[in-house]
Amino acid sequence: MRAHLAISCCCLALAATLYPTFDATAATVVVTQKGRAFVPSQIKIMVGDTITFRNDDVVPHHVVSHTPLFPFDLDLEQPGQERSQTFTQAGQVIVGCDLHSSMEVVVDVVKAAQ
Ligand SMILES: [Cu+2]
Repeated sequence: MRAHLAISCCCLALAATLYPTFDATAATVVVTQKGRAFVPSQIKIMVGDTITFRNDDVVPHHVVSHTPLFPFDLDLEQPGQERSQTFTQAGQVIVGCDLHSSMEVVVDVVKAAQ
């Protein structure tokens, strides 16, 4: 019985290690910028969640939202840097890069289940 319990705990710890917080419902998710594109290019998060925009590219980027519902400007981001934005408004926010007009990530911000 005790051995069984220990094995169960071990499995849970292993699962937590193998599957880190890559769930779109997690409090903080990472969107990278690579090859002059956001990866992923579409993401669904909950109100109050934060997206960390990480520049994994070889050129600077300037993450910005011109969506009237939720505008923001994260300033110039050099390769290797990251900036975070918490989304406090439900709805769809189009996030782009002021330096590269083809870059876009669609963020669907949903309210938490009641
Ligand atoms: Cu850019």
